[in-house]
Amino acid sequence: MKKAGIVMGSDSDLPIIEKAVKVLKELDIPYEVHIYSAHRTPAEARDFAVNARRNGFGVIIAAAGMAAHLAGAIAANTTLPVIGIPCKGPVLDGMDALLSTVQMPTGIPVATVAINGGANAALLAAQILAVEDVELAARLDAKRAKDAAAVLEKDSSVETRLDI
Ligand code: RP5
Repeated sequence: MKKAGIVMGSDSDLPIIEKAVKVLKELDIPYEVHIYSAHRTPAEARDFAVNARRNGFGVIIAAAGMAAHLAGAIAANTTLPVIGIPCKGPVLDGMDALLSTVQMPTGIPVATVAINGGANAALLAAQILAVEDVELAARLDAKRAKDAAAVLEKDSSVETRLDI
């Protein structure tokens, strides 16, 4: 199976990446995690993107906050699908990262998930890899069913919890 690549701009983004890693592990998807910054280590970020396809990756998740150019910089250097996670920073509530990640120019797309959306980024990566992998598609179906059952369990207990 192709690997998912995860790149984050700083180790301060780790709490968001942990949510993505949890989903990838649950779905038994091979992955690598790196800290490369579009601004602080641009050469390493570029090298990772340029070599990603021949290094066995099928999709890349890129997480960054503030002036979040990482996903776009990765996307500029590969035609693998790139999923951007805008990370909430200390000011502006993540709107800075959201707009920096989502507002890509025509020709270089980044599929942007919600602010701090680590789990959905991993699920979208899994769905992309599952296009060519029926076993992974079956694991995704099973996870959907399990997650739905957890919601229905909450439905059946909500009135008890409210004591009505
Ligand atoms: C971005 O700047 C990183 O992705 C991080 O979200 C933000 C702050 O980085 P640190 O100053 O915490 O290293 O490049």
